[in-house]
Amino acid sequence: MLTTNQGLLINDNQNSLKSGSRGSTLLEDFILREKITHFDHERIPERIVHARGAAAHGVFKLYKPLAAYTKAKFLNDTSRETPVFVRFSTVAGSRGSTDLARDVRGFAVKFYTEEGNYDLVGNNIPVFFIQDAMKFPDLIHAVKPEPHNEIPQAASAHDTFWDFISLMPESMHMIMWAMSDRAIPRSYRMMEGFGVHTFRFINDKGASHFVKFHWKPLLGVHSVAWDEAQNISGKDPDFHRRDLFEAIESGAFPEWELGVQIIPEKDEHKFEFDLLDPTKLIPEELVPVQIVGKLTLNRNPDNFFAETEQVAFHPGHLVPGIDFTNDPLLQGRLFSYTDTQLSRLGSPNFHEIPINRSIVPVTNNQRDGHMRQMINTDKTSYEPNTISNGCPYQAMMKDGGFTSFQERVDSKKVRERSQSFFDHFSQATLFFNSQSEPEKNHIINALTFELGKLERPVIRERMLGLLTLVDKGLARKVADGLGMEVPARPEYPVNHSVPADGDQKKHEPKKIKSSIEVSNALSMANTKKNSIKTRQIAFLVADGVDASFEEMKKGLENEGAVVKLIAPKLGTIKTGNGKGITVDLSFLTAASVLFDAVYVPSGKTSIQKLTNEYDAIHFINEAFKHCKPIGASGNAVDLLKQTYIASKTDLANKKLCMDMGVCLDPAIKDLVRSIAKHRFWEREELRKVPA
Ligand code: HDE
Repeated sequence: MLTTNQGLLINDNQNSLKSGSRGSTLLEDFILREKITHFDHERIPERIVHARGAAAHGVFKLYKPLAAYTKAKFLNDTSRETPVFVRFSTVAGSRGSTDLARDVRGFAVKFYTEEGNYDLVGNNIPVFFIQDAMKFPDLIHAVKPEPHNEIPQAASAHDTFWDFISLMPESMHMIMWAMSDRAIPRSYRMMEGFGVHTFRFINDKGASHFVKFHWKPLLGVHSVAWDEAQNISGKDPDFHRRDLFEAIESGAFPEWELGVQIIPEKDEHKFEFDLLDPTKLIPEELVPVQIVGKLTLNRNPDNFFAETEQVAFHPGHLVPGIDFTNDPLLQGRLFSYTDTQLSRLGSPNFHEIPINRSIVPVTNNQRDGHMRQMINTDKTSYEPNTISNGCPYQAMMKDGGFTSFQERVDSKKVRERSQSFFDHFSQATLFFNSQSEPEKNHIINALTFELGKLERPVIRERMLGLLTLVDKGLARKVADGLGMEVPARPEYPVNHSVPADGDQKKHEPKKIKSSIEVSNALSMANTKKNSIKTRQIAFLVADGVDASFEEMKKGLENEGAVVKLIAPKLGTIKTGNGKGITVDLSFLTAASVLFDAVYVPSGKTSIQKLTNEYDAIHFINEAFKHCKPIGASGNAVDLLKQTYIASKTDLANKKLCMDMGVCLDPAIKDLVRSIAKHRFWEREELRKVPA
């Protein structure tokens, strides 16, 4: 039965209390007022960044104890499963924006450990745009919609963003990542995660090692094409959210392995970049990633608002054995996250919201405040005390508890950046050089697209200057796409970080010669391509389809793929031997961009019908354009003859077709192998395909 928030049974939920049936509503109607007041406050301010997200519960299991490096208990006990809550997000868009924006993705993990909550609040890109927290509001103001007209939503392709970037050479490494396909993931389940900053591990002897955190997805790292991303944004803006939710509901639990790069304290200055600089990564060739545990997401939230929206992450939620470094970006974050929760969740008691509660008891002398949940029964709220027998008291050394690493500090108070932070280009070049040819082309296309959207040509010119310092060929190709020339002598943008000593020369951006020219781990071309688990496969069918299609369907489903039957209309179709089959989607509601591969089974009348269906031809053309595997059996090749594929390859030559991901009369294993490759980027010629 309905009750008020005080538990009072309600016996009329249809009418407000009035002075007569045609009279004014009475202020006395506390039931109406309670209901409306609650409704008025149902929305809370959205996150200023990372507003759009999706999350899930899961567990973390350690493979091997890390006692030599850290005393954190959840990183020492392999018998324990640590509960986690993980939220993925885009950064720039507001809560209702599309999942497929070109953007960095947040990858925030809350570990509910037996020593309190530990939050690893990372991204899917291992570096960041800026080096100092002082610049964060500027960066975000630049990328957010422009202030006069609030356009564009969830997009970096506008003047204010590139104006800022063109004046911030330190952003060039991150820009290479953000313009790569990493910024348009196929799925949250198929992206890496990174802690970004260098942190410290502290062992039980108090010794410190530097550490970088990595999450490696077991399904490999995969992306979509930019043209596809833009289409998905219209057809299904909830694409990533839906994908995560459905995978977990179906029992296909997303998994990542936790990796650590560990650097002894004595090696702090061994590298040609500064470990404290968040615009740099440590190439895996220099320090290998050790795989130490596994994260599995196995349960969807019951309530989006209560869990995904109200979860409050904070890089300062630490456990003993993990500590910060002086990375100036991280240091600023340590202030920002509590502050933002105060206005977003409205109270210093946000830790009492169920999703934020630690699994161990919280005992301290903080009291009261807005929305306090805990009813403290003790007679004292101070320490030291005798009235409550001294409780709660400080943990002794033997009890554990948090102690900060005793880093030696002996310096002047200054506002400046270390000289070791001023190489802004060599890792941008390393990233670009490490990409496969198709990946390089995607970066060039993305830059041409983004800069092409600008209204002020001078910003384009400045950007071309900076790109020249990354790679001349890259700059030339982007300039060509924009109908411009590469500047003859690129100038470094104005350097705003004038040091206290006024010696600007000393702090000019520079490019050093990197000892590593290519790092394989940076290219998605080298990722895992051995499974079709959870891949979405479209079967195009119509009345008269050969019943044998069910074998192919079963074969793919046995490998973990999800098959959907798409026909000219919803309802049922009849197979060649008269069996009724229920259709999943019609061409009206389905779209090729929502699938990983397409297969057309044979069938005398079904192929005739599909050949007359323009949407079927468009579906295949689009899948071809986005380099997806395509399969066709028997006379289904007649349908392919009506598509752009026929002008690109000899459909009589099965071997040639198979090499380019067009599988004719495929055995189940052929189609599986082709789908596992994810995309055939080599055949890409985006703007030529009529789809
Ligand atoms: Fe954040 N960031 N950030 N950030 N960040 C927030 O906190 C901030 C940075 C990241 O799913 C906010 O609760 C500053 C780097 C994620 O709830 C806010 C600086 C990285 C999430 C904030 C940074 C991140 C946030 C907004 C520069 C990758 C979403 C709402 C000094 C390592 C967490 C909130 C979630 C959210 C501030 C830079 C990751 C305003 C000041 C670098 C994944 O506090």
